[in-house]
Amino acid sequence: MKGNIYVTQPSMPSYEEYCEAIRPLWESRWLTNMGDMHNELETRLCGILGSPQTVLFTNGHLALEAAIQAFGFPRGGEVITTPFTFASTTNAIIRSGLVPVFCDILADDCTLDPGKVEALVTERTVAILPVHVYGHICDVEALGEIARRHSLKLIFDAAHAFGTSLNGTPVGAFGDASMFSFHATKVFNTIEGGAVCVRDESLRRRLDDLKNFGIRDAETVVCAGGNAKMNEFQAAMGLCNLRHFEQERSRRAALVMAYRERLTGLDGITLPLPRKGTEANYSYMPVIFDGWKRSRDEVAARLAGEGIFARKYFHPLTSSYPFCSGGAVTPVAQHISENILTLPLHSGLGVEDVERICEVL
Ligand code: T4K
Repeated sequence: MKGNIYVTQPSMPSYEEYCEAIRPLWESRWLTNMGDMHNELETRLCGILGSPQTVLFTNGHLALEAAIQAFGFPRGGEVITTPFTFASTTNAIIRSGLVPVFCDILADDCTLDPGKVEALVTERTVAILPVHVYGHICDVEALGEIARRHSLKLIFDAAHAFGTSLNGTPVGAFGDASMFSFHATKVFNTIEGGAVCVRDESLRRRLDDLKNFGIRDAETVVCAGGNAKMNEFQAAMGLCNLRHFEQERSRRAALVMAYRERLTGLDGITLPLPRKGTEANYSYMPVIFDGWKRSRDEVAARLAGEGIFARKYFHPLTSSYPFCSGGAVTPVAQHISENILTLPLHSGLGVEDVERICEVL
C-alpha cells in the first residue's frame, strides 16, 4: 500500500535553513517578548497583508480573542457571524462575553450571506464577524456597507486567507480588524501563530497591551491583558517560510487545477470557488457531494480505507455546539456542512496523488 495522505502537511524550510535562522538566538539569548525576529516579521507582514499595523500573536485563536476584545464591547453584545467555521471563531466570541448570532452563508463560496445579515441586526448588535473560509474573500463591500449603516464593527476571521487579495487589494486591508492564523496546517505557518491587522494606531496599542499583560513599561500596567506573545523560534520559522510562500502557492495552484480538471462538470459534484477578482492562496480543496453516487460520509470512509484522510471542514456547524443557544436557521450552511469534504492539498503532493484520490472518488 502506498503511503498515507493527510488533508494537509506543514510547509517547512530545510532543516539547515531553519538552524541558520535560529543561530543568533544562542548568541543573543533573547528568546521571546518582542525580539528582533518578531519585530521583523511584523514589519514584513504589514506589506504582504496590506495593513499599516500588524500585531503578532502566539496563535490565531488568541489573536481573534484580542481583536474582539480590543473594541471594548459591552458584555452580552451580539455578534452576527457564520456557523460554518472552525470552533475558534464562535468560541472567541463567547469567551469575550458576547453572544454569537448565526447567519446563513452563500452557496457559491460558503462565506457569510450579506443579504441575510441585516434582518439579524438588533439594538444589542455590536459587530459582524464573517470568515474568509477556505481563503474565499467575503463580499467585503456589501458587509462593509451594512456595518457602516448600523455603526457596527466589522472583524474578519481571515485565518485561511493569508496571501489573498481582491481586485489587487490585500485581504488585511478590509474591515476594522482581520485575524490570521499561522498554525502548522496553514498555507503559511510559524508552527503556531497568528496576527491581527488594524489601521488605527490606538487599536494597535490596545492589541499590544492585550498580548503582554497590559504592560507598557516595568512599572506601568494599563489593563488586565494576558500573555499571547509570539516567540523568536516561531518568528524565525515565519521568516524562513515567507521566502518560500510563492513557491508553496504555485505548487498548490497546480494541484488545484489538476483536481478541477478531473472534477468539474461531474453530475453531483460542486466545487465552491472564490469570487471573481480574487488572487487565491489555494489553502483548501473543498468539494460538495450533492446527488453524487455516494454520500459525503461514504466517500470519506472509502478514501480513509485507501489511506487518504480528507476532512469534513466544517461539520458540524458551530451553532449546534451544546453551549450555543439553539434556534439558528441556516439551511444553506446546514446543507453544505452535511455534504462537504476538503480533499488533501499541500505541496508535498504530486499530480499523481490527485489522480489517485480522484480515481477513488
Ligand atoms: N478561525 C478559523 C476559521 C480556523 O480555521 C482556525 C484554525 C482558527 C480560527 C484558529 O487559529 P489557530 O489558533 O489554530 O491558529 C486544524 C488546525 O489545528 C487549526 O489551526 C485550523 N483552524 C483547523 C481548520 O484545522 P484540526 O483539529 O483539524 O487539526 P489536526 O491536528 O487534525 O490536523 C489536521 C491534519 O494536518 C492532520 O490530519 C495531519 C496534518 N498535520 C497536523 C499537524 C498539527 C501535520 O501534518 N502536522 C502537524 O503538525 O485543526
